[in-house]
Amino acid sequence: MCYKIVCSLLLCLLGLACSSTSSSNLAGYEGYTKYTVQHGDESAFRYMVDLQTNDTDVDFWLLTRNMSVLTVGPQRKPQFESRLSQLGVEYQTQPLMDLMASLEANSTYADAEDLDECQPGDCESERPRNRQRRQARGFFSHYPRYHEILNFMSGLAARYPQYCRYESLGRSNEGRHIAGLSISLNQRVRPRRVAYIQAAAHGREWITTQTVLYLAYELLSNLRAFQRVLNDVEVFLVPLVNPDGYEYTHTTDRFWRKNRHRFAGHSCSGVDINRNFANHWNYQGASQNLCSEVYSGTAPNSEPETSAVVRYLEFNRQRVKLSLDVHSFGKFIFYPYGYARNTVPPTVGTLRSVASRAASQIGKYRGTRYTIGTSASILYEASGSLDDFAYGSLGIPLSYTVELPGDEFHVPSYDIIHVCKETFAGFVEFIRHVSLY
Ligand code: 0X9
Ligand code: ZN
Repeated sequence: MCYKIVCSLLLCLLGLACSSTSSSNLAGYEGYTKYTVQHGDESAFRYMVDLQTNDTDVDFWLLTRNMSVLTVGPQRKPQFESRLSQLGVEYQTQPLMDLMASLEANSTYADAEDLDECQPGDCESERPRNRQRRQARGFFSHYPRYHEILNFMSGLAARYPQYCRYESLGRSNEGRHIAGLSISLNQRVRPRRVAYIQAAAHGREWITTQTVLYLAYELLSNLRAFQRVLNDVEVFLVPLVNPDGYEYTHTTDRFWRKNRHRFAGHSCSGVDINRNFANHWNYQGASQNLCSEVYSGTAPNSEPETSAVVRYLEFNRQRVKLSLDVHSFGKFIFYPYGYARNTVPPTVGTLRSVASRAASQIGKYRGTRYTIGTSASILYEASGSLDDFAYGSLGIPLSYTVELPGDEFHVPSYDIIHVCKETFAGFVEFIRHVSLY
């Protein structure tokens, strides 16, 4: 009994499986292996790129020119390992369930106990500001569900009605709100330049939502300190672009990436939102196989999640000067173009220098080092992404994809707040540059 309660508490906090739970989000992953592959030469890299695009049994968590992190099911394991040997590449393996269990073990019970509690008798006398801080500490030491996220956002808007507006950009495939927060000091002064920041286009990248919510929380809690940054800039935040995919990773499949579009007569579902934007749609690094992790959809902008974002950006096209799409993981800041290698944007100097400044601000917290470049040269070519669309199709001058730190999608709960704090410094640096346009 006690084991079950502790288990469900952990499940709720971590979104990790408890072996006795049949409806867990890791069900079906028994026997899966995580591979870390070092592939120095081009042919091995090309093989990996081909797998990522065309092989639906292999799930890439990270794919760079030099190394990959991926998972493979028990059936494909022998064939995959013999191919790796033929290619002469080095690799390490770890049973996926062992990894998830160790992540669970590394997340402390203290986090759970600390969440929203105050000592009996102290609660009534606690100052509102202290209570808010304590609740925020709790919020940033676990991974909240969709409703908790919406409550947090609407709570901020209710607490700071002069400076913060909560709105819905539209609804997802399954009817959930794609919620946004507008933060600015001068709500009535128009037009203001906009810094647009979104997260969790990929359902499994949980830490991304937390960093964007932390940005909202921290800006609003310290409005005076950020007066100069916010004076003539509106910060528009969409912390959960893919709410259906995100919820699905909590309830059913921890490693779900796409949205939850169902196709009649097909067992596979979901479109990769970051391949669905209308810039070189389906040109490279995307697939028309709807079972693929990088399925680009039936047409550019076919998905309600994509079109909600596009509608907002097109409507505010003249004002939006920054578009940041927050992903996980790898510690990269990518600027356009991602659709092809050796396509250099005309303003590459500015794009690089703003990114370097942001990276150096992030590094000040605890030395985290980001790599800056185009995703096509550091990772792989991938077209139909938000960064290329914002820059190439809408002319938004500062357009980036940020890949947060982590060795896998699950940043341990004790580290959430630190990733939020270091990333916050980078976000503020990006936002600072908006007023220069
Ligand atoms: O592949 C992606 O969509 C991003 N990486 S992730 O591991 N989070 O899935 C990178 C996208 C970079 N941008 C472009 N290729 N344009
Ligand atoms: Zn992603």
